[in-house]
Amino acid sequence: MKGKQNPEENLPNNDRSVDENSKNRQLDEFRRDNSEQYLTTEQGVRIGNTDDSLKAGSRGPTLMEDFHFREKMTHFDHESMPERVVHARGSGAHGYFQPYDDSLKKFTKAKFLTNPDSKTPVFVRFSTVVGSRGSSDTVRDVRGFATKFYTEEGTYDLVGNNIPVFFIQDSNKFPDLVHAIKPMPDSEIPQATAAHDTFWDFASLMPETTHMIMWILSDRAIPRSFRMMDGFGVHTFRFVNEAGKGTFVKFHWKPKLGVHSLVWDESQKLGGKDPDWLRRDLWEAIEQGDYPQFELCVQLVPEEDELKYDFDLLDATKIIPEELVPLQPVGLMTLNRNPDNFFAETEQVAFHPGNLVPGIDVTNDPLLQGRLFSYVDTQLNRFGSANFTELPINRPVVPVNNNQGAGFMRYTIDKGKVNYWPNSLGGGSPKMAPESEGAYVHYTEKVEGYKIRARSASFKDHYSQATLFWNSMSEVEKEHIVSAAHFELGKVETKEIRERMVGQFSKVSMELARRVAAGIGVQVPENFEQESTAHYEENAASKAISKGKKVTDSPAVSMERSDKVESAASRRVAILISDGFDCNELTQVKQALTDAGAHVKLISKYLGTCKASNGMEVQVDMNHVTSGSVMFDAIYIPDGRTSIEAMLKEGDALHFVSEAFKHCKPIATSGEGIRLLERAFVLGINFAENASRDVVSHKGIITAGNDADADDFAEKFIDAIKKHRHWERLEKDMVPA
Ligand code: HDE
Repeated sequence: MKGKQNPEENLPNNDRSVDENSKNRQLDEFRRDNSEQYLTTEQGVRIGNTDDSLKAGSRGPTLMEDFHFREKMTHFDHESMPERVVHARGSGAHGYFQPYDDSLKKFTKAKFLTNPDSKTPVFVRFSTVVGSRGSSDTVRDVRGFATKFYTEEGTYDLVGNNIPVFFIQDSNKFPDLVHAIKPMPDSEIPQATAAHDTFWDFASLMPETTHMIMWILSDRAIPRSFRMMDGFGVHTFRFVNEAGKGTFVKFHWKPKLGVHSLVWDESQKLGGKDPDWLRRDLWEAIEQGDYPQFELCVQLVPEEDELKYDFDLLDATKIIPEELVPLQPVGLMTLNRNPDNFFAETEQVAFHPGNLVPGIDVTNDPLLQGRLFSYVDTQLNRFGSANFTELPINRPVVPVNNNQGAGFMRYTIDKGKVNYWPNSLGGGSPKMAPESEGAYVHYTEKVEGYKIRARSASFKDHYSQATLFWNSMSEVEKEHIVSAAHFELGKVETKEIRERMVGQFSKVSMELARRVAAGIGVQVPENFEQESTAHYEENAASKAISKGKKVTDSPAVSMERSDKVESAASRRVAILISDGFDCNELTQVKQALTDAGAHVKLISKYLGTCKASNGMEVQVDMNHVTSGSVMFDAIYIPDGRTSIEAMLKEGDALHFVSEAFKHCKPIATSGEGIRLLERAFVLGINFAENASRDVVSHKGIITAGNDADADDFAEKFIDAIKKHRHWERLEKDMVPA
């Protein structure tokens, strides 16, 4: 849209300064507050009765002339737009980004990345990929992590995922991939999952999917929280500096809370107990002031090193191992404001990897190239008009001036008779900006070649990095990958597909193949070979790459081996009580947990109040039927004879404890509470010994005898919470929960 005219001076508004609140101020122009107002029609006519339609007699037919009824119903009838064809379900948040220093100036002229005094407003949308808008949050899937930076040089979108690689190398395969993974076209079954024949049929015939399959079977695909997952730009992009020199760059987001996941059993149960689990977690965290923070990091590769690795930088099925190119921290993003309106902001936001600002450019990655077409195309379908860029959430915070106009839902009123270039009648405006005034200049890359529908042979190796991933996992992570494969392939009815997938796994690791095969009723095929459907062309790049630098172990890809963030901040702790609990102990432990940044909920059989042994009454936050251990990171059962006696007879309370034990979560109790653990199949603990001792911390189970020091008890419990899961509980598999 044209810049606002300043009527006094009649000069265009070319102010491009941006601060942390620029977007919020802009959105404020569009916000509406209905409080204390009369109801009106869209025309502003006040309405006195919205309960009855206008009728010919109180028992007669409704009249067509009832403009209020017609408008109300028509609006309602049209209150939907096509959901995104992928990433339909998402959750958004506002915030800002600030670089640490100007160290990237050597590589990029992008001001929002290099001016440490700048705070650039952002809007982030996290999403699942496969499910429709109403599907569950906790399904096994990639998570989208899309960030809109409203910069002083225009809007930049970093449209990434929480897994650093993708299923396919060429965007021409994307419709096939999505068709295969979405519900089947005849029955529209199943919802929001890859666990069905068509997806695994496709994957088993497409060796290039293997690396991503390894990530998707890992716990990365079931994050504990949007606040606790990585983000990746996936493709290799290009930085361009003031001198026009390019540097390859990979973008990473690192969560300040560390990377943490659910376990599969938990994520399935959460799908029923609280399908909005991730959305609620994000919303509540921001409301509570636990602002999610992510550090932006980059991996930089000089252009001269383009062919120095044993993979192609343009191949989106490959990572650059951090052991080869370390991450360089750039700045911090803080998400500190929930949207006012889901539809207007989170649903209508439109990201596009082609929204670039000076200093950042694309590369020839054939997956990225196809994305550059797809996003605006799909948005035209979603919004029905090219004017979606004018929607409040999508408009840049700097002035927009061009000769585009008209089309459905045009909002801006361009003045004057000139909407073409060149012109003399409009004084030659809007005029062309020189580079010194911030004009975007595409990187001057030399490109030559024959038109050919083929893939470079440097993309041919589909297994090495899948093997690297498997070899870099801890034993627990390997176990989870194998059982995820048992679930996913266990749902595949066609035996040949299960066999073919095991064949693919045999190219990654024979151990992996054997362990998967054992659970899905097939044998590991001998000398398995799967031809790729791609047509490979030998070239100089493929020859160079075969001699490139190699890595055989990458702890950075393992969540368990790399994540050092230990924090109890914003963790959810369930406190199980019944009448007769020990109030002093509860108060002291609760205070310690709150001081450590955790959030507690009191849970009992019924809502209402619970009476402590000293007569004090406390409000119950959740009852048994609405809660469940899967909604918490840790549980605590305060001492109290009658409280524990009651819970020993409550199956729900016992199940709560058994399930938390099975999911390797920290559990703390004292005195009589130890009997509850015993009854709840908490195995591998010598309870008789524990009951008589002060504080014992064993495999994340904290128990305390009667004379224990509550501070010591709370401290050990908080330490156990900081470790998140206690995988050393090998007895968990014997627990019937
Ligand atoms: Fe997307 N993707 N994608 N994608 N993608 C869309 O655009 C597409 C890919 C990603 O919260 C769509 O506006 C193609 C990789 C996110 O609104 C669509 C290819 C990565 C989001 C589309 C890919 C992503 C989308 C659907 C292969 C990580 C949600 C709705 C060439 C780097 C953004 C829309 C939001 C959304 C196309 C692959 C991330 C259809 C053709 C790789 C986070 O245009």
